[in-house]
Amino acid sequence: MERTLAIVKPDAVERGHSGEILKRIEAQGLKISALKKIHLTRAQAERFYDVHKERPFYQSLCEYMTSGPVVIAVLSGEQAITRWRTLMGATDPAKAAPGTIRKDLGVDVQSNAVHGSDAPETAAREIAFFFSTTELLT
Ligand code: DAT
Ligand code: MG
Repeated sequence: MERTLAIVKPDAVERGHSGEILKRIEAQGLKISALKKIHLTRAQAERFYDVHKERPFYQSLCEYMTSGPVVIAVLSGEQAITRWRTLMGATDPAKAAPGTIRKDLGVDVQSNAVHGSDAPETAAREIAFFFSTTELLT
C-alpha cells in the first residue's frame, strides 16, 4: 500500500472538473483517504513548490496556484504514486497521452488541471504539508 497527494488545480476546479477527476481516480481503483478544498495562500504555494524556485516559471506557477480554490486529496493503493501519475498524463497537456486527465482537461503546461507526487519521499512531504496523520483514513 502506498499513498500519494493529488491536487485538482484552480483551472480545473473553476471549470467544474473536480467531480470528473475524483470519479476517474475511484474508477482506477485508487482510494480517497482524505479530501479538502482550500484556497492556498501565496506563502503556502511558494513553500509547496520550493523545489522549483530557481525555474523561470516559479512566480507564475505560484500566482496561478493561488488564483482560486484547489481540491486536495490523499490517494492510497498499490503503486498509488505511479498509477496517479499515469492517470494524470505528461506535464504538458499537448504532449499527454490520449485519455489522460491532462490531455482531456488541461489547458496548457501551467494550467494542467492536476498535481501528483513524483516519488515516495515527495509524497510523504506533500501529504504532511496538507494533512495530519489523524486525517488519513483507510
Ligand atoms: P509535474 O506537475 O508533471 O510533476 P513539474 O514538477 O516539472 O511537473 O512542474 C510542476 C508544475 O510547474 C507543472 O505541473 C506546471 C508547472 N510547469 C512545469 N514546467 C513548466 C513550464 N515550462 N512552463 C510553465 N509552467 C511549468
Ligand atoms: Mg512535479
